[in-house]
Amino acid sequence: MTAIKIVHTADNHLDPTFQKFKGKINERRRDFRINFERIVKFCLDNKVDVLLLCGDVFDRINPRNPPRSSLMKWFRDLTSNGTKVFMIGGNHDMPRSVEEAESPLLLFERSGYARFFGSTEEVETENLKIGDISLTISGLSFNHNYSASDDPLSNVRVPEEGDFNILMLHYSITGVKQKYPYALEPIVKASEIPKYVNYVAAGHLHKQEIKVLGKTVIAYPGSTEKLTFDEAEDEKGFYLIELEDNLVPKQTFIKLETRPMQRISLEVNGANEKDIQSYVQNEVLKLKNEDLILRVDLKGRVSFQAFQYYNKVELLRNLEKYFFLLEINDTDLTLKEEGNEVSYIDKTPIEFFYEFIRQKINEEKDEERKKTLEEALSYLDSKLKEVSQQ
Ligand SMILES: [Mn+2]
Repeated sequence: MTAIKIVHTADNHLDPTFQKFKGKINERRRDFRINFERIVKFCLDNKVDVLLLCGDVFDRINPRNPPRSSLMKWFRDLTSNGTKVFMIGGNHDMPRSVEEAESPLLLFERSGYARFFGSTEEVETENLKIGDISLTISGLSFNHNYSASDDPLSNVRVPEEGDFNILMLHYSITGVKQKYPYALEPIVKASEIPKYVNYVAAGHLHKQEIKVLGKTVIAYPGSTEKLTFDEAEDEKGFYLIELEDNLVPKQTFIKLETRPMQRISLEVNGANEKDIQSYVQNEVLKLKNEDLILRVDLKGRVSFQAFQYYNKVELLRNLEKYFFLLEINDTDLTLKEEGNEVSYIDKTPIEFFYEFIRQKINEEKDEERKKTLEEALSYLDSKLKEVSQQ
């Protein structure tokens, strides 16, 4: 009897480039590294046969040398322990331009310690035989040149060779819940996934999701540390897939500890606006924790009189030292204008921007110009998302 063990992870974002952590950036980078190391250790301790890394192993195209050499060491340890490593590139670790030249993952392919399916247009494949089971592992890397209307799978052939066929992808897939439904980026149509694919090892969505379509399991393990406040409540981890002779995969989500992250919302109103400073200060101090990354969203409409005493810089100065990182977002704290309620206050400039461009796209009759506008929006959208992760 055979039991193949496969570990599936994605979006590890090693060597992240956050601006906001300043003096603590190395500690924050360590959080990402530790969780990756835990996965490596899990593979070593459990004699895992195959490790699948489904894109965004690195947070950037040009990781520093220490994380590169750590990864090389881990891959070498895994290889000598009998674990085969397979990777595809994600939107963070695939080049966008000629200038960016090549993915940092290529180095590992050349070292011989890992397979990197670096093509963005053709599926690359490797066949393995483990015990009595033949395993076909295929992968396609993320393509920055595709626009929202392109389906990355529409012109590719996915081989059907093994008893169990795995396809590695780093894209959103229709029918799987997404965080940014407005994102204008290529999406794989679930209907383009061949029925003989048993397991789609996906990356890109940072929240864990599983969807079963006929005999195909589509799985996103999610990121292995929290990158944005949108992920504050997520549970992080990776999948262990155990495959026996009956070829029915048994899938387990293995949880990973992460640095605590929290987002709270404080409502400023008539009752507390007279002393905004101490109200916010008291509420925030209730959460005092030197390990915590905290974001405070201040909301409400305050009188001009009360607004004068609000001082964000002072709040940060008094409170910052009690947290790993404290952020105060006061864009929804607005001035009450008696008898002159203005509705546009409810929208952020970015929301205005999206609305404006979408309207232009809808109005545009010329197909060519429409496509150009869509591409521009898609490009700006990806840039904005990158910035919001920093
Ligand atoms: Mn990612």
